[in-house]
Amino acid sequence: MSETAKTNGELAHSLDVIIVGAGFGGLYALHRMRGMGLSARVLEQGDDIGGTWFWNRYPGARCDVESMQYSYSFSDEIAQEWEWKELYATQPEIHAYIKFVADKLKLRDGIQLNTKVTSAKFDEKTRRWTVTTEAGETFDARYCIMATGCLSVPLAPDIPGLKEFGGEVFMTSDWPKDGVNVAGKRVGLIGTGSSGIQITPRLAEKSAQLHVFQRTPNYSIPAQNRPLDSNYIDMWKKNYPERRKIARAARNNTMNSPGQRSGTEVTPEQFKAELESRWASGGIGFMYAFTDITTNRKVNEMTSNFVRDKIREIVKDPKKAAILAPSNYPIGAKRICVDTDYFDTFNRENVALHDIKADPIKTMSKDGVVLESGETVPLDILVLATGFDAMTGALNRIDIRGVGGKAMKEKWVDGPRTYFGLMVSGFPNMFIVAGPQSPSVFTNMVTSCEQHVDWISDTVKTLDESGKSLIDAEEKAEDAWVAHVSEIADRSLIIEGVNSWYTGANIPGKPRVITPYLGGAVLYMDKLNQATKNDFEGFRVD
Ligand code: N01
Repeated sequence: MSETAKTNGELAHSLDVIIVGAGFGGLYALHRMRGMGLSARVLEQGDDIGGTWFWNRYPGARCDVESMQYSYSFSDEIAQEWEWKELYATQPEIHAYIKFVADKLKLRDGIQLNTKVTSAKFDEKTRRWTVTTEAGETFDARYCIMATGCLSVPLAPDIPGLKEFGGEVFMTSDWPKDGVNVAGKRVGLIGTGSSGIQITPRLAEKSAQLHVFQRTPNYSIPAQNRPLDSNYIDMWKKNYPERRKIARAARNNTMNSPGQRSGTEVTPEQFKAELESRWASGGIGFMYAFTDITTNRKVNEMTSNFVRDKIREIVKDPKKAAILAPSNYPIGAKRICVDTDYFDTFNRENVALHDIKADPIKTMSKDGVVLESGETVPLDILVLATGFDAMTGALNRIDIRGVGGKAMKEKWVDGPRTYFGLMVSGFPNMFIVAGPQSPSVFTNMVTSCEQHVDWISDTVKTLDESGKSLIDAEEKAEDAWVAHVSEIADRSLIIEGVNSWYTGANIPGKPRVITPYLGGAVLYMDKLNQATKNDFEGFRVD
């Protein structure tokens, strides 16, 4: 059946594949399904494609994976044609790239925007999924691909009196398309994760006064961003296949020269020199200086101290520096941030830092933020960079019913249970792209999305060719995978001593379990490929 098959002059609602989400994963899934001659449709809640890179359009938003790497690898033509401008691409540039790819592959007519999926139900007799939208439209398909994103449900904090505030409130994760004029305004910012750290310098340079309300300090490494010169671009373009191959052989699917030695194998001088060199070249590669920064307590502590010293060097006011330097959790336990001028921004006269761990926000009033101490911080604008209901948030907001009408949300009441983060036992023919318990957010997300979509496409093809119409994860295999994910996490320091979205601990009441797979992309793909080769070991195919 072809995608353009029509019923009563409208696009067909009965398809081979329904894909939810038009980000990197969903768009590539549409391309692959169409390439296999299947009818497929993408349903997207936003009014444009791009997923994460459509919504998070706040000033300063940038990727922290290098632009030459944070791009699709499946088409050399696209790789050669597109020209990245900076070492780390801005949100508008990445969004433009995604739109360029969609146009180039003629995907637009397969994507339905402004369409929020509210439920997905599996019919055991027909072996089909029925997907319903908020507007009451229904679609049915043999397969359902959830490309709903890892960080796609924004978290609005429960701040008392927020409705009383007389100024304007904006979220970084849904920034107005026309921008926000902060010139001459008193701006407050709550949230100092990656989003908050990126927007801080941009708010500071334009506003009259910026008040940063920090609950937990973060480790951040300078991006050392720069415009790309043509030699660098050429060097990548001429060697893309080899470079992509090297990246795929790394645990995070990214080329960032991982160190081969333990931090304990070098002298203190060599240790410091290596970190200095990584700090100077910038970015996430800093965390790969040694093999054991996130597993060896001593190495982690030395690395944490190095970053704390850097913060104290940059921030001139020792009181501010003490508040900004994380003191009580290991580096890496919260997602490492990559910034441009974040710490230096606190040297500006128009930037105030409020330690809301020491003096918490009591309420918002008409005029601004009221602290427990009684101090009122008057504001015209409040910016919330308060994070996401990560990894499971988007799926748990859809009423997904599998075999016997069982709800996925009920199954996941104590945390996600998946097989390879790709399938959930009892929910046949539903695939998740970069789902919980897959390496996803610990890797180059574009590559991880491609790897999942390739596996899903190849699997559907194999089933079709062998006259099978059902695939499900076996419960026993799923249990073993969940146990493996948790066993690997237990060896790491990264779930220690701090609330982070890695474990759901950023949300009161959410089960506290590690959600991404920490074993790395290479081990993960080896295990997945092995299971597939072993006649879909751990899957039931019928
Ligand atoms: O969200 P976060 P994010 N009162 O959860 C604070 C990716 N990303 O949007 O730490 C006061 O990290 C919260 O405080 P605390 C990247 O993977 C990538 O910044 O809970 N504060 C924290 O400071 C990243 O990790 C890029 O004490 C409250 C902040 O809000 C992920 O997205 C750019 C609060 C939330 O930080 C999420 O980043 C942007 C409250 N009630 C994002 N509630 C790049 O590629 C929350 N906070 C570079």
